[in-house]
Amino acid sequence: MAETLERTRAEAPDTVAELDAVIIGAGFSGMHMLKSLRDQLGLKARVYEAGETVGGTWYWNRYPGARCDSDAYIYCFTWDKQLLQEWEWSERYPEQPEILRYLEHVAERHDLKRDMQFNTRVTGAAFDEAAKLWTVRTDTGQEIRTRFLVTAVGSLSTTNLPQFKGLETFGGKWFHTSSFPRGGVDFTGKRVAVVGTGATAVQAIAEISQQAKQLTVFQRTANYCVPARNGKVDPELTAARKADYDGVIKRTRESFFGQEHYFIPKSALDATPEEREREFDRMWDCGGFAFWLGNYQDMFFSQEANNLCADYIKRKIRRTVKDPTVAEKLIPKGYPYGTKRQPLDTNYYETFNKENVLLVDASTDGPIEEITEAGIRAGGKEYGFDIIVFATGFDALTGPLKALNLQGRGGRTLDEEWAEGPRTYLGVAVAGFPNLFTITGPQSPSVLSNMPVSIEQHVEWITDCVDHMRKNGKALIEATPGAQDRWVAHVNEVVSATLMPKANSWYMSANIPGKPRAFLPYLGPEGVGGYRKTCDDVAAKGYEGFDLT
Ligand code: NA7
Repeated sequence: MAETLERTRAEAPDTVAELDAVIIGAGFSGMHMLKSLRDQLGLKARVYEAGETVGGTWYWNRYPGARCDSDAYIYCFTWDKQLLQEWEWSERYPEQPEILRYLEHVAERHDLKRDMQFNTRVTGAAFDEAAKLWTVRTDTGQEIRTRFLVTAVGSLSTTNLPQFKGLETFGGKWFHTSSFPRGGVDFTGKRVAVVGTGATAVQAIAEISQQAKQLTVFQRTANYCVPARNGKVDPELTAARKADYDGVIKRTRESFFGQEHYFIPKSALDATPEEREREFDRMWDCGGFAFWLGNYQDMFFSQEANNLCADYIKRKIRRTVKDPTVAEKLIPKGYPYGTKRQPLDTNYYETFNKENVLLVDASTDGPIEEITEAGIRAGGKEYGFDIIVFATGFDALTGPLKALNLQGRGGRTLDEEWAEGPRTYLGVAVAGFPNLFTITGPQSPSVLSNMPVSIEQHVEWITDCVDHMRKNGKALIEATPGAQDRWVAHVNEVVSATLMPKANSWYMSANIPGKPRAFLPYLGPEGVGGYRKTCDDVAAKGYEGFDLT
């Protein structure tokens, strides 16, 4: 692990004394933000990135089976129209190396790296009230003064490594999926444990089981998985999409989840059993997020409707998994379908039919008690391993921002401001933190959207805002506490009408011990499209809810 985290630090260039904008992170968001502020507005902007190249999520998450869960034709930048036509994705959900290649290509094509500094982690930033500037500090010992500070740190970039007793005594090797060694890990002939059964583990388990001598999966909560149906995309479909990219872009921007999935405008309870089964089969066969994001419109609201969807998946699990005891362990219990992040599966349930795969379920076999020198002790039994893979997720949304050690007015920190959960205005600004913009921050659609769609929306909005300030001679923009209070109340009110709070999900902050229970993204009544309108209205009304000085 230490090895994988070790970074070869390029020699730090001379300290840049003053910039118009510092952008933290060189993933999709940071790349687009730099392009916009530098090439559209002509600002002196610079990206600081802990990794050694662009990519963000797609740089760090190199575990076996890592691939995109959105269809590739909408999981890309839309501002380079020519590239939309030129780029050919090899399959419906490209693997991590292919997405990274795409991002490298964009960086080169738009000469982005010239204004990016890699192998550099931002360790803190403080707002200087007198100078009206941010002072940003890095682990390369630099101090940068900047007018604007934009966080492009991703929503799922702070690793959650649970504090298992005895981890330091383990005699084998262990890795977290979020920082796998480059070049991969050879599992051949090895006894391997995977801890976790979230979206990441569901991708990794099927892959690792093909190499490992013995794979043991430690499950705390069974998940509802639906088939990805990955594969080559029909060239005619690709051509049709390319011919109508403007239409694709418009539809995803106006959609509920940044995808071309639409709810069935009907209650699941109003459909006949035959009609429901036909619709469920259709979505199941379509694969991907169709079953999750294009289901009956009351699936997220009515427990009764939700049960019908959940039962369909449970039937599929029982049909696929041959050993009925294992199948029962894999049946989700105690929370509604769709309220945890939907994992997309390629042979996930089938994997548990393999001779070399064992499922250890916390409820029936006993939870993990400790890591030992030889392996893992769970439910009083010790299992021996050569390699442990932790697929235990992230301190989502607030984690990456808190890790930046930002200090706003009066030296206030996000730890203090967010002691009871995130408090933002529109998920893009925080009262008391002037000229700070948080791309896909907490309380914006972010992880409930197809990320590139929501990233582009924020980048465009921030760019317009900075442009507006320059044209109107404004030095500072800051969310008012009143507007922020109203937004926080709105975010919480909207989600309380759904089934989402019923799950112990990372959406609800429930995966990190001690993290205050709060819904982290924004599930607006009109989704991603409605949220865009709200943000545009705020701008049209002269940045209503912000103080501009
Ligand atoms: P997730 O979805 O947070 O999954 C983490 C898994 O690890 C999940 O099954 C957890 O069980 C399990 N977990 C977490 N902590 C523990 C402890 N202490 N003991 C046992 N098991 C534990 O992370 P992923 O990386 O799979 O997915 C994150 C996102 O990345 C994904 O949604 C995509 O957007 C990309 P739990 O369900 O909490 O009981």
